[in-house]
Amino acid sequence: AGSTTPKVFTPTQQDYQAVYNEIAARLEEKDDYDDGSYGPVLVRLAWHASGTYDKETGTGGSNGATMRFAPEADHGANAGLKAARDFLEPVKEKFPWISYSDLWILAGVTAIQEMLGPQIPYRPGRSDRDVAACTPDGRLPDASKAQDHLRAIFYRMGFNDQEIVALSGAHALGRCHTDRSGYDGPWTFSPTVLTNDYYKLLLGEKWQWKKWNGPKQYEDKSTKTLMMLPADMAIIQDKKFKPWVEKYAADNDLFFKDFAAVIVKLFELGVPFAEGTENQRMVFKSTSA
Ligand code: DDH
Repeated sequence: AGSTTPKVFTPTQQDYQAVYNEIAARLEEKDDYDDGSYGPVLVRLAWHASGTYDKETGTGGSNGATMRFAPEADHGANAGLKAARDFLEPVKEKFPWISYSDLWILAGVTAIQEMLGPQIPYRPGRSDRDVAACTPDGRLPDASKAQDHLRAIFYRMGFNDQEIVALSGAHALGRCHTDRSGYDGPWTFSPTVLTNDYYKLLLGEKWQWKKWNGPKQYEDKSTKTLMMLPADMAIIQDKKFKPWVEKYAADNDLFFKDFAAVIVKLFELGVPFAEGTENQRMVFKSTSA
């Protein structure tokens, strides 16, 4: 009698593209959320899953999807991200072979591309870990703080000043919610399309403190509909950060190129990939392409 070898399913690029397509279709279909898209909150889920990384201890990062568990899900910075996790649950049910941690990052990639951002090369290989791998609170940036804090947080992940500014351009997308962070409003007039408008508005608008009972934030003087966090304003108040804001405001192609590179780095923090796979990243077809 022959022995039976259990069949191990090895997904191909086509299989990941099918997951991409499913997420893209759900983004299109569920357009009654926020400014018309779950895209921004999916990007924030992928960023908060990754941004817990600590290069000294090798803990945190996008491997593990530990935000599924109460201690990390309840960290103040993660308020509201349940909407993103719940949005992805039917996708996980349809493609049970993908780990939550690979799925959350693939959703970030999909959201960026579908919101007309650059292509983000993707590598699978994350595995889900248990509650013991949850990171302590306080690893993500505090919006009320300035450049010293930003450097402490992002240097801990292994980023430099240029990369900090490039990452911040993600605030072209989405908005603040009073029932999540306490802050209010979008950064740009087109919060569901990735552009370099965040930098252009930072430099081009006059910003003043918003008069309200909420946390200290800025509003644009002319329309009072846009916002900046103290941590956003810090990148034009710092003489090493500001030149990068100017470069990205002037050149959307440069922003897209640097943003794609730094997002790939962010999304791969703390993941024990198999050797040699850094040359085998997948690039997905966007639905608009
Ligand atoms: Fe952010 N972010 N972020 N952010 N972020 C918020 C929303 C979004 C900070 C604070 C906030 C990045 C960096 C920083 C996105 C992506 C990225 C909100 C509002 C706060 C507060 C949350 C809410 O009320 O719902 C701070 C501080 C920093 C920093 O110091 C640098 C980075 C690096 C990214 C990234 O993706 C690379 C996105 C997208 C949103 C919009 C979410 C939504 O629901 O809309």
